Amino acid sequence: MEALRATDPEIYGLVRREERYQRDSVRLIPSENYVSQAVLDASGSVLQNKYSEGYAGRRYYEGQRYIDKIESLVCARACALFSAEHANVQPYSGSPANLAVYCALLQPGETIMGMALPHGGHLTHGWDVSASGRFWHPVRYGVTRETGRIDMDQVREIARQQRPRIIVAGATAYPRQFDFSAFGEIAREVGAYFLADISHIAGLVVAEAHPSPLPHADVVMTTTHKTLRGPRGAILLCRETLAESIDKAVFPGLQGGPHNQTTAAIGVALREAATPEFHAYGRQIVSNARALAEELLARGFDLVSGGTDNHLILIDLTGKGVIGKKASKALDRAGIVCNYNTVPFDPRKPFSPSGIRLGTPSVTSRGMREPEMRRIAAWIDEVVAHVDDQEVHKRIAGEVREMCRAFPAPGLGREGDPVV
Ligand code: DSN
Repeated sequence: MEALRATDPEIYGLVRREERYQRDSVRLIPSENYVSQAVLDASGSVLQNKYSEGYAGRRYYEGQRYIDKIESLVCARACALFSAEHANVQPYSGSPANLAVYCALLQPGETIMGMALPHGGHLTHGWDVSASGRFWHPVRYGVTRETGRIDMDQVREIARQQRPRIIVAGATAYPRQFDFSAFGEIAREVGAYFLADISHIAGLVVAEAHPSPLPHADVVMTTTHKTLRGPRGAILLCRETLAESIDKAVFPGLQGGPHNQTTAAIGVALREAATPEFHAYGRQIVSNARALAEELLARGFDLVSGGTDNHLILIDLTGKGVIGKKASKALDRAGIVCNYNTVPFDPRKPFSPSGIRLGTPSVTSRGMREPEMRRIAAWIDEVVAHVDDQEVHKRIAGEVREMCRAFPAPGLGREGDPVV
């Protein structure tokens, strides 16, 4: 980053500090990861310089000879990896991608049935403050109080009563597997489209550590930067019969020119995801999450649904007498980065909820395994038990830094790199 350093030392210094922060902490945000140097290279390439409105072979700009090849290649890789008929790799990220699906398949005011946000669903699955809940009519399913899991009989009952135009299966804070086959059956029974939002679990689907929504879903949306370990973007996969509507909704419906540097970087990530190493990576994410969950349970933590089947753990801290926000801030001071999170049936408000959310994609990318998960659980336990003791947090931050040294991650520079 010599040119950046010379031109803009201020931004350079902040990027370097962030790099050091990412290197020296245990990052447990389940939606984050460390991309490879190859993905970083493609993201920072001269593809940044191009405008390419349209699709391969049908552009509104000349000069697309290489861009068309790149986009076609990336679409082919996406179709091959997920066994899909059609792929659109242009959405800027998950929220516009979901919006494109609604624009393509629904009339304004029709009904979207999605998982309730406080139960682990996403804003764009029909929550009131999002466009999906403002311009369409939202109805919701959730988890049961007793199990913390989705009850498919309840989903069927709500779908039969409400007759949604689309049913969305997907979540940001659900530690269990989705029964995509049952969702597909229910959607067909009530005459609804079925959208599977696999943003969180796409890497697990590729690694066969979570069942695939194909061929049950009409449309599959995934962001590309979570367990899939690519740049920040999204992919829409669908049957050939819906391809034209989906493509038109993305461009010109919602977006202008695609971000070609991101498209190329998605292609790199898809190539990486097709390797045996990635397959092993996806399965290790789940093994690590299980090991972390088991150690937390042994230490008396209350996990929503009692554990995990995927990459994610949701802890209700009520029994520990600590609120989520306070715990997540103390953990950050101790070098463990997670986020405070609502738990199902939370009596507290979303800005200061009862829980925290953890995930293992990033630590698994660094090569950490079960023994490290047990150390991380012990640190979490100690921080939560001494949530106001900054000396404890400082000592643990040092121990975390020491452990992280043994697990380098791509793109993070070296110790001693100049910061300004
Ligand atoms: N913000 C993402 C997450 O953290 O789960 C979802 O879009």
